[in-house]
Amino acid sequence: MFENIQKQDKVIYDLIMAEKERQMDGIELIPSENLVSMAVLEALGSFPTNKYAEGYPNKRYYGGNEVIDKIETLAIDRLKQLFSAEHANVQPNSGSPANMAMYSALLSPGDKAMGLKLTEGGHLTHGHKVNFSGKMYNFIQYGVDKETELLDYDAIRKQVLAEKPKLVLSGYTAYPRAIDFKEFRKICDEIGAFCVADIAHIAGLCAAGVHENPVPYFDVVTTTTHKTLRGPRSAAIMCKKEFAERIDKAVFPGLQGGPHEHVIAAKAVAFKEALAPEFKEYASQIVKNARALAESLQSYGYRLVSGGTDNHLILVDVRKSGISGIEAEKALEKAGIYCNKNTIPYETGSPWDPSGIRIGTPVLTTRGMKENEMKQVAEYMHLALANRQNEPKLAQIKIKVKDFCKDFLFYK
Ligand code: DSN
Repeated sequence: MFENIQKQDKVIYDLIMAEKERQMDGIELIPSENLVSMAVLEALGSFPTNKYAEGYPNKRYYGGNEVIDKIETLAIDRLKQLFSAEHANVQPNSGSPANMAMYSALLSPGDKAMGLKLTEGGHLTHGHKVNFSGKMYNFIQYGVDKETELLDYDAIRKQVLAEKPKLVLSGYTAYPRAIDFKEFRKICDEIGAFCVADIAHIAGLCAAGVHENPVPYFDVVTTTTHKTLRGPRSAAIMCKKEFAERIDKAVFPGLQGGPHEHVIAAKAVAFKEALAPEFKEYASQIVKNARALAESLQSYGYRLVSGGTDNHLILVDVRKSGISGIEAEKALEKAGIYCNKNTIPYETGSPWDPSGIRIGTPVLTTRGMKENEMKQVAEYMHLALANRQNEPKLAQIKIKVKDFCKDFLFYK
């Protein structure tokens, strides 16, 4: 597949192959990452990248889009089928622009909206003050309960009734528990607010029925396509028919220009994979693996935010074990184990050096690992954290990790 780059640009070829090796040699625990199939990779590196197709199927601003229209229509139809959506837009290039388009379709600058705080599991685009969302709109932030570290729907309801936002956003980036989307719908209906979700993290679980799918009864739902959904790095928006025109106009011409049709082709391939019965098994194994990993880490004495997980991700409060988030991320990296430092609810550190690490099981599950392997992963993590200042020991663990990963090669 890569013969031409190899001949023409050895430097980049070597770097691409080094990255593939890093992915295969290590334990990838970043919960927002996954490994795409070779079919998705092939579609990504294919001919539709050459085409301008501003507009939508059968309504383009460029000629020659007969084939592209078929590709994009297939992607749309498959996505609608996957989530029982009334309408789908597959053009957003990434999660942040998808959220930007969603807000601009529903809100005017200065309008009041509500989203979860970044430090408690929300995303920058959910109203953080350094992000366009917090600058352009009047975002009120809700949080999780201090004791349980769970969403408190009564408290959220009270805040919504008091603040009367025009839009309430649910769906998060670092929340390890199931979300009661039906409760959000009820709360929004009490004040007539737009009920929207960003399901970027849990999309694969929602598609497979392993987590409640809000798409059929929410107004608008955004998602990325590369996390649990296991597609190319990209995004999509789904909505009820009544919002279709507003959403489409917000994406193009409102925000983006020529759609990345090669990525849309890759999304179509991934959506077909997600419609297959095996994907349900995959998604349910992600959750079983996350639970097994959580239990093993607890058996080593680590405190987990909210006491466990219902989905694909786990937040470990490493500060409770006397380690800072940054220190934990670095030590694990030296042992070939990849995660990201993350804030935890009621954070006492900073986003740059927070109290937690965020881990998850989508990649390891794609590689074929099951509950037993999660015990081994927890052991390696514990060994690395316990020896975080011992460079030679971390290097030894890295060799063991590589050996362990050899039985689960995904890209040969
Ligand atoms: N950066 C993504 C994540 O890691 O969750 C969200 O945008």
